[in-house]
Amino acid sequence: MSGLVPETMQKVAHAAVGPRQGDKLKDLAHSTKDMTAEGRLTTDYGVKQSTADDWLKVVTKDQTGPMLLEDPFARERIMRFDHERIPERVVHARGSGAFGKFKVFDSIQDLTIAPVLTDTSRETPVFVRFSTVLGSRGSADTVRDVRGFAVKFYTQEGNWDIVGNDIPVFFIQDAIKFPDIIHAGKPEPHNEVPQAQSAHNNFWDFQFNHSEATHMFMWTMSDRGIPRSYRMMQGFGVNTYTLVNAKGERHFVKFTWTPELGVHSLVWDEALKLAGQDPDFHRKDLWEAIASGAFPKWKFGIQAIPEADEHKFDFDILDATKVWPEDLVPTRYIGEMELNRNVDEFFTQTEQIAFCTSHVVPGIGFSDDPLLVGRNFSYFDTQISRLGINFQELPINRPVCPVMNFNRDGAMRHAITRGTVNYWPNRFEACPPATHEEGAYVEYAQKVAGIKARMRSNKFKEHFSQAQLFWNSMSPIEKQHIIKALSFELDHCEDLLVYTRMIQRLADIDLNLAQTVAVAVGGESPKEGRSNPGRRAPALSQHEFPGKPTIQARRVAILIADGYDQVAYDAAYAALSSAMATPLVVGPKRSKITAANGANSTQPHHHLEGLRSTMVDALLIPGGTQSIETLSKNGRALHWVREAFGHLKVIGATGEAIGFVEKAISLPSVVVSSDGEAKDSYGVVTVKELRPESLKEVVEIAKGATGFMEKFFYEIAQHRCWERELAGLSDAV
Ligand code: HDD
Repeated sequence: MSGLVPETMQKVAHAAVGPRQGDKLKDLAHSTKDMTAEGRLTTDYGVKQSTADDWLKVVTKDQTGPMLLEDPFARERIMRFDHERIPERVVHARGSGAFGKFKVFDSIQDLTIAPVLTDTSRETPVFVRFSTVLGSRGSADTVRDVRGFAVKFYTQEGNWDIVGNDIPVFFIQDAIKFPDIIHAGKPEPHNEVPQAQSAHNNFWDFQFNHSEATHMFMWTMSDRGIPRSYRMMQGFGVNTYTLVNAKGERHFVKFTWTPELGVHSLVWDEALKLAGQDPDFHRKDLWEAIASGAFPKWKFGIQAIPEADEHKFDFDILDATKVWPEDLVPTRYIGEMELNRNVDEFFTQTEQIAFCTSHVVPGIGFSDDPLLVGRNFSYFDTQISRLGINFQELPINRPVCPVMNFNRDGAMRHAITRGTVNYWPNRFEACPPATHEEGAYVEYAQKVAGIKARMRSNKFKEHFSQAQLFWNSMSPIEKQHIIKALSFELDHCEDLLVYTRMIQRLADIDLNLAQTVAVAVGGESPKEGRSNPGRRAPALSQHEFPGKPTIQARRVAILIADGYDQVAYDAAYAALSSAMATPLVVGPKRSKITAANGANSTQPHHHLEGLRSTMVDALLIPGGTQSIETLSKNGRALHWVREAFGHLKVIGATGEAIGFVEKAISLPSVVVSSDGEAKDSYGVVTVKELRPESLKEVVEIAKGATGFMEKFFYEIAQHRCWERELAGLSDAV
């Protein structure tokens, strides 16, 4: 009988033993080719071409004759080009992805039979795509928006996709509302303005008309809406899934990713500027970190609720506009994901990857979350219009385990399936369904009884308590940022009705918040607000996730001009490099810069106009009389320092550079506290001399171990100098 099972199917079946990350890469290698100097230019049908430069022409006496449409080479090139674009994703069009691996370290056998979550010896290959939601493919990375965090696990039991966001809740409760929220957020229909922005009438009109969105818009207005890096974001599955264990018991679950580097954000002014200065800021950041070996990692967590406890909460656990507060349902961290390989080609991998929430493996299931069920339909459908019915055969999408069935044909079918039958049951018993023991997916036998109706449960109708919980849980700095973000957004709404109503809506969260925004935006100030019982959940604040203190892959600009202090420069450069930070040397010009000793010189990576302070995490300015004189007279250099200070970045200065920094920020670099102790001022770290005397000291500095470098590194690892903002100094420069 087995002789009648197509040979190709058998081969795949035997090859599938314990996928590791390399197995997906090996699989991709079958479809990958290199452009080499040995290879020769051919048409798509394999005929070598003699030129890529000239269309076939009738050559007349003066050599300017007409072009011939008969030229098959030229026509192939143009026609291929004409069809290069596929429809961009209707949402999450702009994204960036990478390969990696997932490993579970704490088996959750008590909750599921899915080996990807129970087998601690397994390494599961993954591909992750991060994205913005509203902007089109060519928009900017740093806009205020939700970020997508979609993970495809290529497991031995089939592909499993967690299609999540960097925010744990959603704007709407029922999938039927999705077209409305997206239409309202995207550019307005009459003039297609604005691009990649929620700051416009329609978005906020929708928010007012859907009070269920209140919780989520508070998250997007918080610093979560402007992450510093994809590497520094949490990820959330958002929807309620289910896990089923070997005893057939079911739990409701939520999935979470927490970054090793901590959760960090840009500041708004910086994000706005970066959108123009470096629209690819996040894409490059991810690429550079992986290329340099600073592989980003996330801990994978789950929150689980036994089926019997479904109704024990004052919110509905199937409502995607609600979090499960940690004090009620703690997160259990059970696995780790690392991203360690950049793509070979953006289009075939990052663009063609197709996620479907409906893709789960045995042991993992859905719930009646009305957003999730609609999503399960939508993703499959959208992939068909983006990529065609055979989208799952594309190299990036195909599973690492065997795929065998009687689905056939359709545009762009790749697999050639041998055999005389294409239906089940068949007389050869070819390709029979699997039994439970063989690992078949078995639906949970959920009891269902009810009436058909378009309705939501009563608990779904409560929309403000978690918006209040979120607001109450923010640190004073986070609250300030939310006020500023709301003021910015509503300032961009020209329609008085829109911003007046929204200010009123804010009073449903906190009266003081509403009144403060009203002053900034010019709307009518509410007199009364909804009562706020003051409940807090600390884990909602991103400051609760500072991460591992490290400067790895942080960008540090070293500002120098002719006459710079070579000894201080060398020591700092070596220390930053050895700590795996990215030192970027910046001068008034990009040509060679000569040191004070006249003997040494440095070729800067950029000049002051090319790179901007927004693109780095910290500044370091070595002394040198002539260098500092030049920088002091350079308006752009002064702006660099002022802007970095305003954006709460750490600034290091040695020798003569101390005075330069003080001049730029109009503040002393050292403050004397009330107990008489001299301290570096608000994240400005200085030293009169950085002069390693011995080889040992050079090595110590290279390790970042000396006083000045240690302090400087420590401050960078803190991400921002928040004291500066608390002291009201960030807006002053
Ligand atoms: Fe969605 C893409 C995340 C609700 C319909 N969504 C998409 C992507 C992410 C999310 C990360 C990009 C995947 C990629 O990188 O290719 N979406 C979410 C989350 C939601 C959510 C966390 C709420 C819990 N989405 C949602 C609903 C619907 C959709 C309710 C429709 C009913 N989403 C889509 C889509 C997209 C998509 C239209 C566009 C491109 C794609 O699927 O592949 O089908």
